[in-house]
Amino acid sequence: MLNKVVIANRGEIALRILRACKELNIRTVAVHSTADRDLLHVRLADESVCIGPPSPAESYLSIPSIISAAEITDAVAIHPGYGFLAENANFAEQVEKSGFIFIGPHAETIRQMGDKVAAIQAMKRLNIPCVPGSSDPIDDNDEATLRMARDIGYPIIIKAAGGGGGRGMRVVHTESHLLNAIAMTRNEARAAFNNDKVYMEKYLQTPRHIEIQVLGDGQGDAVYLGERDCSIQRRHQKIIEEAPAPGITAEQRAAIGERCAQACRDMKYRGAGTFEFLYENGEFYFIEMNTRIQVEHPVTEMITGIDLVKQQLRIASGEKLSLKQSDIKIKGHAIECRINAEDPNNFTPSPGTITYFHAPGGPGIRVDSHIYSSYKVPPYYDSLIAKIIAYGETREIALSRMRNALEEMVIEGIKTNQSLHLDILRGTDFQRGGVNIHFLEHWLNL
Ligand code: MV4
Repeated sequence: MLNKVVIANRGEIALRILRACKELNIRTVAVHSTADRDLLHVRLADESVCIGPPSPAESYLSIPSIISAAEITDAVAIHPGYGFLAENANFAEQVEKSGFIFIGPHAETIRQMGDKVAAIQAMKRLNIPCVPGSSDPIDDNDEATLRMARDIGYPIIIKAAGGGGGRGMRVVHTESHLLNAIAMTRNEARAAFNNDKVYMEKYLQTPRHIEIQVLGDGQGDAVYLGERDCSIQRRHQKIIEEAPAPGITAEQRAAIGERCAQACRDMKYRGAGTFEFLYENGEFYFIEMNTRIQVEHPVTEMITGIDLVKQQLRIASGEKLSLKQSDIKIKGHAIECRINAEDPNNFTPSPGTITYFHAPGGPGIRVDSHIYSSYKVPPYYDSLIAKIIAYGETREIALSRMRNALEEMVIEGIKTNQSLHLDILRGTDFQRGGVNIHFLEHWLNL
């Protein structure tokens, strides 16, 4: 097993990684900015290194600072968590060139999945169903571009190859707007991603966002761990996730899951990964692959009983997958509510001191959070302060436990979106299950 791991992240995920390391008897190094000296995982880690000022660019995004921290503490591996450098291929490459293990896929895999055109081309070859669209980047042959759009049929969506997660996209409803929309998306993409490659897809109007969790050992073995429904989102920020996805049958799950696992076997995928799909009219359409552990991984852990972060650490140490597909059984239902330090009415961040925190509990309740009474939420980073995860034998039981947990929880001193969650959970549309990606934004406009 790995001897010592640098946790190159902060907040709840840093604490989650620390706990997994401790279970596996791996020594831990916390790296933190000057604004994060009071983080729980910094106190609990075997060692800690201050890597810079509050600004992420000078701390959690500073590749030399993080590699230096690994060098001076004699660590063997670096876990990037999510966000920050987790999907930065140059970081993964420099980590490995410096003689450390990057806990994640090879740099080349990250680079490929970061280029959305390259990712889609790879997935098509690997038998993953994709959205009807241009298999190649859009070129300067306007006649051919117009013809392609007409063949796909309007509405069309133009996406930047360097984008992803909702950045650099534009919907086009009629042919007269197509070429201008491409030019605009191209210009924005050049400025934002230093990459003006754009592509087009059929725009799906009312899809759900369903993603498949996989684990690969980098040696040609891989499994899938079912799906998560992440359709409850606002401006591409997920708010509630659940597993399994309401209404998806065991046959559908096995069919799409096995295709994802086989794709991972074929590409010798290493680590945890997520295939993101749009789901509409009973069909799955691949859009992107995430090469990191995701915020919402706990709902998969709850319904499979598998600790995904421990699996990441085992895979990084060179072990073969201990899991066979037949070992993975989906049992019960789990739902996660992301608690953000923000005003529930206008979604503006609400940093400051948490004067009092009371965590919910009871059967089936899990709280992934780094906060405590007197903790000061800094203004420099993501506003996620806690994830409440409710598990139950059925979706109804999980939802009931989640409502009770949200009613029990007390967070004083800052504003949070706790009340928004209760409003969503008490609504009949959400209770019925299977709402599409536009549900929350429509419901908020009522
Ligand atoms: C789409 C789409 C409809 N049709 N692609 C947004 C995030 C990025 N991962 C892809 N996104 C979308 N791609 C086609 N062909 C609608 C979205 C989309 C979306 C997707 C998932 C979750 C939330 C979303 C919110 C708005 C738009």
